[in-house]
Amino acid sequence: MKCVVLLLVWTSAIVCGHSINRVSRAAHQVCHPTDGRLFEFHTRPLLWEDAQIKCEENGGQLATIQDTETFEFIKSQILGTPEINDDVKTGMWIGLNDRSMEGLYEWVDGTPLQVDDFKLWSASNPNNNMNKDACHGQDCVQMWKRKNWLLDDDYCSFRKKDFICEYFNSGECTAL
Ligand SMILES: [Ca+2]
Ligand SMILES: [Ca+2]
Ligand SMILES: [Ca+2]
Repeated sequence: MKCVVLLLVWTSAIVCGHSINRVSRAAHQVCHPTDGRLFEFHTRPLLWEDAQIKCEENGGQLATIQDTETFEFIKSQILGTPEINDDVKTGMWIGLNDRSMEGLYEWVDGTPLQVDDFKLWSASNPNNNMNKDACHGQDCVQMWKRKNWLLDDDYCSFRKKDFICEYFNSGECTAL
């Protein structure tokens, strides 16, 4: 019995040894088709701020989706990966938010949402619904599963969601 346990510890040490990296290996990863970013899809739900912290711990941030091509690429990754698509219950957090000033959307690095940025909101969003958070309303943006992954402002601290991180200069992707 002792040997079996020792063997297990030894084996997992080897497996873990290979998996230690700046970027967590547990989540599905894919390179952006052109700009060299690495996206990482997490299916252990967190509140928005904790999700952002999780991305930062690995040197990244919640994903930025400035154009339709990137949106469609991310959506195709979700739809084409059953362990993500089946697992996500409500939606996936991205880096867009209006936490600093109501109605003024910006990415986590402070870059404002530009006029010509991608912003395919789901119908009647953003609506800053106040029902579950009378102080803040809805200030954190998800890709909403049941609205074909279109954007929705949701409560930052009400429901945990799966999320997408992005990493620049991860060493894993090449910009074209
Ligand atoms: Ca607000
Ligand atoms: Ca809001
Ligand atoms: Ca909303």
